[in-house]
Amino acid sequence: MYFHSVVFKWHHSGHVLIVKTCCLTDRMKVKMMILLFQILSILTLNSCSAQIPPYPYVEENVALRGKASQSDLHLGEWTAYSHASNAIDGNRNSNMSLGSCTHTTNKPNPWWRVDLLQTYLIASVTITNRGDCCGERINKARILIGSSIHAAQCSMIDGLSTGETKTFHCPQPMIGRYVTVILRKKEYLHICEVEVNALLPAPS
Ligand SMILES: [Ca+2]
Repeated sequence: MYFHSVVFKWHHSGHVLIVKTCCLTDRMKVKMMILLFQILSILTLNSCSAQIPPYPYVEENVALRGKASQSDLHLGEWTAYSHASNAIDGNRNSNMSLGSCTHTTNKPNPWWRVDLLQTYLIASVTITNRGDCCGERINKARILIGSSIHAAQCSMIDGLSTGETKTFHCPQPMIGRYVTVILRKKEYLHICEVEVNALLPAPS
């Protein structure tokens, strides 16, 4: 299906965006809408006001599309169970021995990160804590979001019980490609699932 000579004209905070579409497919139109919204979101961020998508949107866990890394890998018998990708495997199982959690060594400032491979508008991050032991270790970890690894804080993990799944909302939606969980102390960091809840245009 094709759209001919459709004109998008958006006014926002003194800015006017005019885009003419000619011979665009549905897929191209959706990509253009996302790009336009990212531009508008950046303008909104610069003006420090709240962001509300100007189109119908849905929340989707985009972490499943990303690539995960972490500060290091737990050594010894747990190495095979500790890989960073275990936090974005779509499985909230919180038993470390079942292979769906991550685990670093006990060093200062351990971190876990997902590269979403493109920028998204992120409303919240859902964390599943390890359930078979040691759930207190993750408390006070910071959730950072940014377009580079130098990111701003979305939220702090606080009061997350052993094995609990909890959603941490950013004060306002944030644009970012990288989501990092970092502990500012010497500790093990283990996470069983990270879900990055992005606002995407609703299917038409
Ligand atoms: Ca998992």
